[in-house]
Amino acid sequence: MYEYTSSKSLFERAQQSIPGGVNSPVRAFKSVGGTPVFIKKAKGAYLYDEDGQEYIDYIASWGPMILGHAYTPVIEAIQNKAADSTSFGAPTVLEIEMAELIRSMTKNVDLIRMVNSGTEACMSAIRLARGYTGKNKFIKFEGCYHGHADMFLVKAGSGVATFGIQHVPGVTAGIANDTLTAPYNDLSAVQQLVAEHKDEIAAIIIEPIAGNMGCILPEAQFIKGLRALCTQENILLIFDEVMTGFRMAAGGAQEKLGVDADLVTYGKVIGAGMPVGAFGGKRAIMEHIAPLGNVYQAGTLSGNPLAMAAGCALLQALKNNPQYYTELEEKTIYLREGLDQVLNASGVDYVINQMGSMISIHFSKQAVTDFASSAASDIPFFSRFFHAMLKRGIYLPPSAFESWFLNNALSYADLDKTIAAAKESLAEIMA
Ligand code: HOZ
Repeated sequence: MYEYTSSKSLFERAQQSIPGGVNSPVRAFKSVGGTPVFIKKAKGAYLYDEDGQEYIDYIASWGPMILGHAYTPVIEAIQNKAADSTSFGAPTVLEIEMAELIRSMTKNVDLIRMVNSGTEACMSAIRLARGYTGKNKFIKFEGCYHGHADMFLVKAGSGVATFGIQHVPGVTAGIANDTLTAPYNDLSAVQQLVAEHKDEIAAIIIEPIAGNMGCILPEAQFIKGLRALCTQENILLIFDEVMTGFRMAAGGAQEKLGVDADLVTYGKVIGAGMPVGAFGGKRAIMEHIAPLGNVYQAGTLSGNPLAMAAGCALLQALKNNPQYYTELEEKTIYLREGLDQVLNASGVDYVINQMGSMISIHFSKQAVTDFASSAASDIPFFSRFFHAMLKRGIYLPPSAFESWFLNNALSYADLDKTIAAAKESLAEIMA
């Protein structure tokens, strides 16, 4: 029996000086129970904990490790750049290279501004949408998570859903009033909100393929309907591509779904896992950002040289090797089919949602298409499955409300091991 001895004592120690022992709530394992595993290092598809246990990683740092951990060109780029200092607070060539690279890979991004996280990217995009349209309200979807800025913590997914937090103390009613919410995949609910708040809505922000209530896919008529509605009503459509950007395709979810956004936000993928984010869009909109316009947005660490060097190395590799996307999708379909077989044979109720290299299992009888159906799944069963997989060396997200992310360093032997572990785990739980 694996005891997690070092992780347990580190968690004890961490709780003395860090709230809940962690710096981001989901990783505390609170909803699945047990002790969070403290990670020492990672290489390729594998994580290694402080006790020396190896895991096949299905989190990929929540998305950005598309080509696996410690990818050599990324590590070399960081090492080379670090010797030139870690921050200047002044412009660098690398920032131009990053902007040009993103523009060359993605549609509808004429101008792009670097920030430091996905949260910053989304809150800045909303400020810009308000400044550009002169309207105050915006629509988000129940179970979508756009970072922890006040206005997004209304019916949010990820940790807010994981911990069942209904109202976040500290978010004022005034701020929450400008956030309107609709169920994911429900176009008529959005149409109704738009009609009720005629000429008040600046933006609709969406995870175009949702990953913060497990993986949930957009129905074609829903996502295309949002585009048409936004165009018709002078509302900006913001795609939060923090998880899907450069992962679903070189052009992200916009390319995968064939739907154009007005503004796009990115997160850690732009820095190959370094702390960074970005928001970009059409020139006429982005020109409202300071110093061109009066919509103020700034940051000393924005465009940080180490983050830019790392991100350029990853994005360049993805741009030069379009086959990586096919390989990743083929691996994810192989995993889905293998899991489908063992889940089906076990007799448990389940739904697997998958698109590109994002996938998740909900233990549910009914289709999972929105937050309500995700929340209605058997969460205690997921927790048992999570722990049964963990002790077999498979590291899944420690929440039923998170997507799994594959990386291209995974081998078919790793996928077979994962499917075999799922078979054993289900047998153990259902015995
Ligand atoms: N909210 C993140 C995933 N959707 C989790 C981040 C973390 O705990 O590191």
